[in-house]
Amino acid sequence: MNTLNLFQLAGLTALVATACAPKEKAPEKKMNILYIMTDDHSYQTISAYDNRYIQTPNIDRIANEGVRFCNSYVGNSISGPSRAIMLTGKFSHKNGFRTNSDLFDGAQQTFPKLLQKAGYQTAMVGKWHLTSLPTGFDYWNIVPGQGDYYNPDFIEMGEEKQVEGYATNLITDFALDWLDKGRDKDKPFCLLLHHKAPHRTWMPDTCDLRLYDDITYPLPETFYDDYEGRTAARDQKMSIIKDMNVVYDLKMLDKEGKIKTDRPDLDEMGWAKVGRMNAEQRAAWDAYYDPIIRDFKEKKRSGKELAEWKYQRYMHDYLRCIHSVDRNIGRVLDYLEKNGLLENTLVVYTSDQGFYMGEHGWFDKRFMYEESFRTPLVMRLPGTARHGDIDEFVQNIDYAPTFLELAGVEVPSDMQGESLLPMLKGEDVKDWRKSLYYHYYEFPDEHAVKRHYGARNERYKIIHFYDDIDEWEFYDLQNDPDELHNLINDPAYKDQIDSLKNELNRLQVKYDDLDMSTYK
Ligand code: SGN
Ligand code: CA
Repeated sequence: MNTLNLFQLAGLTALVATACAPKEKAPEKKMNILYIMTDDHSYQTISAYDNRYIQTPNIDRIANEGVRFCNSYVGNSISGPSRAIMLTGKFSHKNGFRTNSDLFDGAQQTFPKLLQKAGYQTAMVGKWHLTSLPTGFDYWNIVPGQGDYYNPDFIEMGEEKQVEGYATNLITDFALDWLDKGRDKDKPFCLLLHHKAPHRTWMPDTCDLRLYDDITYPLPETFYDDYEGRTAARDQKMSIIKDMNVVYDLKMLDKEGKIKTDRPDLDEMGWAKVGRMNAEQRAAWDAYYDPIIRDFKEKKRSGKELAEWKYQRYMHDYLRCIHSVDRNIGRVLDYLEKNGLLENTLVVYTSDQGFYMGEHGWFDKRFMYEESFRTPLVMRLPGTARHGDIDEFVQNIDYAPTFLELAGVEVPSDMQGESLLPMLKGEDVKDWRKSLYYHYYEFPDEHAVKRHYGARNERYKIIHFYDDIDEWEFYDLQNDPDELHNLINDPAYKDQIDSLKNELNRLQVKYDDLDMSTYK
């Protein structure tokens, strides 16, 4: 029989209705926002930026199908402050969160709150690290403080519980659960997915423990830097040779009790981290590490041999954590693709700051030198003409204005960043900033990096270390990209130094950061 069934009939009626209806403009569907941020992921270890160490096909996919920012920087290279800048679009002296020990005022204006008001569903999953609890989110599920790699605690909407599993997988699971079942699908979403990895102490997932075992990583050229002419660089405590702890950082947890360091507090914390594991995780961990611990005891390495052994161990563990991050980003991209969300979602991948992979002999971050001042940033905005590299100077103050403009929300005039949307759309960006401002405050504290502020332009960088010292540094990045030669007293550079000092002053006036006495 050739009769129409109910569905066909409904379809036909809808078709007729559409054809006869007066031509009303359909409300424009708002773009979703997925902001993925890792903790301490260096651009050196993303293959879209640098091929020397690791392949990261899923992060690269975002760049290949979108854009890669080649000059992306933070305003204060440390976790909490970087996150506060990202949320508020303001430098630390304006949002009040200057060091990891500060308390974030959650009553202040943030972009998630403004998106929420504009009808977005907002969520925050993973490392938050702002001491107060999240505000401005319909759903949040965070790790307390730094979080743990194994069987971490989570605080889900105020309720704390321990969850079995590996942090990078769990954070991804919770984010995907919210996308799939937690949100109101009639509304656009903004999801902040913040990984704990690859933060110290770089503990890989058990399935990745043997990855890259056969690889020896090249030592950075500046590994044995002597810090000549740079007092703050000399006085730091983030040296692989001196400060990286073999028990805590490099997991030489000797069951016979023969390996002890001069930091019993750290040794104990190292034991506590493996103490969180269940029997299966611990068995896999020990099966990998026990032979390495035996070898470490037998060889009794010292001097350069020990330094380079430490570097290799550090790199292996760090890169294994990155591999797991990349695999989990693949899961997220797959989910978006399978659910038709890739075509209406801005996907961002970045880190809270850069990180040292042994350059200057260091791990950690904090300094205004390139490896930690810069941060990776790739974005995939569907339907835009712009692909490839963006070379303009961008900074994490720009993220909030970008997301607001994308959502059609007016950018508040007190935000200090600029929207990157015109750039992402391939529009001409005239009068874009030609210089960057930076200010770091966490001293005295772990790693002993002195307080400093500074500016960089296309070619030069000026830094003023202050508080317990008063020293200036000046670098010609074209001739000295590794920032080994402080030219502040070189008469040949007098004009360039004067000019960048003036520019620094202009930036401090523009951003209203002239009074260094306001923070104690
Ligand atoms: C912890 C780390 C430090 C690290 C800070 C800040 N020590 O204190 O090595 O510099 O975090 O990192 S640890 O023993 O706890 O691992 S940040 O990325 O959170 O700012
Ligand atoms: Ca960090």
